[in-house]
Amino acid sequence: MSIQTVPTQPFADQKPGTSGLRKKVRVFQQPHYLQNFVQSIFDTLEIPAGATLTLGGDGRYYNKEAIQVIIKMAAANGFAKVLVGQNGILSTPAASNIIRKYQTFGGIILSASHNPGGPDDDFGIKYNTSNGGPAPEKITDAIFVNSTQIQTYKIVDDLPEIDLSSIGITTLDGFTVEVIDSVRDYADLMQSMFDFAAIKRWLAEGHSLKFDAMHAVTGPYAKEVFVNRLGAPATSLMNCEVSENFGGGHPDPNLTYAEELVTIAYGQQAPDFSAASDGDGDRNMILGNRFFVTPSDSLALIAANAKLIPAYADGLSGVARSMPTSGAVDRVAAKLGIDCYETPTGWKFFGNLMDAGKVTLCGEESFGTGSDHVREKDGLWAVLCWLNLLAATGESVESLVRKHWQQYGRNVYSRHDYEAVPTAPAQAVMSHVRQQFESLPGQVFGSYTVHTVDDFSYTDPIDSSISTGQGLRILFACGSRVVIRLSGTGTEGATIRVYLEAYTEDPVQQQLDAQDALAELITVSHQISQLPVLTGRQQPTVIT
Ligand code: VG1
Ligand code: CO
Repeated sequence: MSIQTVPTQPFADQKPGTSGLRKKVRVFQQPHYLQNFVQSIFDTLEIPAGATLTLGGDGRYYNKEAIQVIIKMAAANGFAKVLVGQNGILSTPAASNIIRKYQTFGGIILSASHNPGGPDDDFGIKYNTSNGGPAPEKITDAIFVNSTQIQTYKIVDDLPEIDLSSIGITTLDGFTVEVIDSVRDYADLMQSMFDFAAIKRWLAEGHSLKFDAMHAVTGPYAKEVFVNRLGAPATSLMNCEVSENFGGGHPDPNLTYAEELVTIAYGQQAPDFSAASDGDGDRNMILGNRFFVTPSDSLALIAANAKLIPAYADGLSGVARSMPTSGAVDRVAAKLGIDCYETPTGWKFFGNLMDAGKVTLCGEESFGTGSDHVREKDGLWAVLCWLNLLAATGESVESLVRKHWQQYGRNVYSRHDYEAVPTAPAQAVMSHVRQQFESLPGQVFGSYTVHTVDDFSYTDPIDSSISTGQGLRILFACGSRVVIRLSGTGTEGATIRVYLEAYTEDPVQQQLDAQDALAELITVSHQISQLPVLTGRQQPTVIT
């Protein structure tokens, strides 16, 4: 095994975003581009002798090629072993589990999550540390600095291609590659956490389930968990064959992109429960019979009923949500007498809290929910939480949610995304709001009075690191709020996200459609941000 040191030059655009580095496939295919970034990751780490790297991805186009390159670079950079999922597949939560279960030094996950895949679409790469979670900002910042200074990378070019299709071990000069079952460890973990017997009974009683893997990574996991282990009929699954371009769609489980499932869930013979997950399996969408559960409500409801799930029978140590996520879970935490933390957007901010035992459950409004069983959000875990709650209570999805609102009030919530906006007008919207920080408080817009306006910043309670510029918040006197931020995962222009939230205890208001209930707040947000004028966009691309 001979190590080559290859001269290279820095690329200026390798700054990781909310969740790793995401670019068009063609950007990654430029000579040295992938290698530079991987070397920048390795240069950030102090790799001890005997270290193992976990490696896998969501199966999108370029996954297999990238895996072969990374194996060769891991060999050259001092790793003793690489654990790689069969066919290069590991869902993001499964990768997190592998890192933790086998105590590997860290992991590289190849995914652009919910972004489309294929030669003209997106690819992504991120590093997870030994706790199984996404590298914190101090590491991603250091990776970026390295990427701007890199002059060489190391690779074992003559290492033979690894056959990823069959489980087994290849060893060369003390360097080992082990191709592992992508699914089994994860399915075992799920089975250890949930009441599979109760869910089986619920299904056997004639309740119906529909799960849409959106042609993405959870297909094989869903087959093993829902069909093989829980006995659901194979017809419960749709789009469960992993495809390199996700069947040409956006593997993004929301009301717009999961239209096929939504049509079924709102159709004549709607299943009792429908769910979907995203490209890399860390997101979830939950639907009842003609009923959509917002991710913020889902988090709150799982928290409120956690004791019905075996893994959480002893209760929760605390909960956390990202800043734009609705305050529904805060109300549950207050009732339970546990702490609730508010973090910036991105799962990497939950890791310290979970490692310190401060929180058990975490969630984001962006269809991400999870717990300390791994250090990533976990789509199938969220689906199993719901199935467990349905089985334990015998209630329907809709009645569980409506009862929750009766008890806690409803945080009416919606997110409006304006995708692929040119960067300049997107920045102009942000600046326009920033310029009004001083003047807005006290101003009245219809029935809303502005209370405070700020740019969210966060001091990590565990390591005191500070993250600034995490989203503009317009907080109203009545408790309603508008949050505006730019996406850190898009690969085309800018995506403006506008998050809208109002709280109501009025049972009549609670029944309204969110867009109707939030109509005035939406108008007020346009008045303040001037978004339609500055961007020329009259309607959002996606409403969730
Ligand atoms: C989005 C979501 C954020 C999530 C991130 C990664 O980020 O808003 O909540 O953590 O995607 O999710 P942004 O910066 O585009 O708003 V995933 O499933 O893409 O790993
Ligand atoms: Co994802």
